[in-house]
Amino acid sequence: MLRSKICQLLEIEYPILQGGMAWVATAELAAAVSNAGGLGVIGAGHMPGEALRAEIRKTKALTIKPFGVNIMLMSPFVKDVMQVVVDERVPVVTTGAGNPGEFIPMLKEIGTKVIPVVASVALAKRLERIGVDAIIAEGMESGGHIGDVTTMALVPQVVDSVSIPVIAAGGIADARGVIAAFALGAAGVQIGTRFVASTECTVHPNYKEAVLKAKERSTVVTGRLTGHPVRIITNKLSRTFDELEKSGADPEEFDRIGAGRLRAAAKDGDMQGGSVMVGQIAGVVTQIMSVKAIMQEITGDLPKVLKEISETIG
Ligand code: TUI
Repeated sequence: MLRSKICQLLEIEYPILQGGMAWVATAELAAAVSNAGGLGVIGAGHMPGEALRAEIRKTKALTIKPFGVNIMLMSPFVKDVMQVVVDERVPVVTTGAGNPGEFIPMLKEIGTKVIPVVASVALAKRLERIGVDAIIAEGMESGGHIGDVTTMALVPQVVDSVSIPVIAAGGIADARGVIAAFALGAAGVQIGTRFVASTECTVHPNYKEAVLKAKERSTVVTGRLTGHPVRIITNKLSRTFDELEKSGADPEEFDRIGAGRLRAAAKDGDMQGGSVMVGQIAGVVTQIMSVKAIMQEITGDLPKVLKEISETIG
């Protein structure tokens, strides 16, 4: 059994959300996760509004279950994509890479559930006051754009600071991670990297292979100087960023070199020049499985993990 207030709030079977990964989390992956009883999430990333509308409609054709859209707040199209999720009556919006405060009233007005990703206690408290439905506390183990606090330290401190449900993210890929998150007080989990290595994920096969090959130290955080730290797999691009950082290059130079690199990895499979965003938990992901099998494995392993714990504690 894996039920929490997140299940009632989002009308889903398991309190497992799929990370809204830009260029990676398309309609096919989102629909598969929703059909398997979790909450599938389309990653809007840098999509223009009409591209997102097409992705939402594709998702609606593939599932009758609730699903979400992740809106990346640094996108130049953020206003358009917010309007599209309102027009399309998307049931759940998660946000990332910023403060979604100004958009919350328009989403709440139509009953969309709003669940921002935060990397700090301060933003979690501020957003609770504005009326968000839950919070995703994402640790720096995650792939992509991150904060600077680990999941282990962030989740209990956010849990202690707000009354709304908290969903843990960063470093979770199996039943052990889910139970650890619940031990920290979370009412749900968000899983990204594990779902990249699924049959339904439409990312380039090289990207999935990179997840399978990655170990706990295969990633590095780039772009700390720009104020937008991003965890990616160590490769030619990460070494270029590293050299730029050492030579004290202008932050604009990072942006220029970084532009389009996630697309190159996710669509073209460029594992050297591309930005291969993967979490530190990738080392436990060793095979490509269907989304349904991943969900069954995670939920099915919970009693075993709990039993092992109760033999030591209790
Ligand atoms: O957003 C993510 N992960 C992402 S977004 C992304 S696309 C991108 N590509 C290149 C450069 C930058 C982004 C790839 N991965 N995760 C959620 C997340 N949000 N992590 C950290 C945060 C965050 C950080 C600061 C949320 C709020 C925040 O607050 C700033 C403020 O205004 O208080």
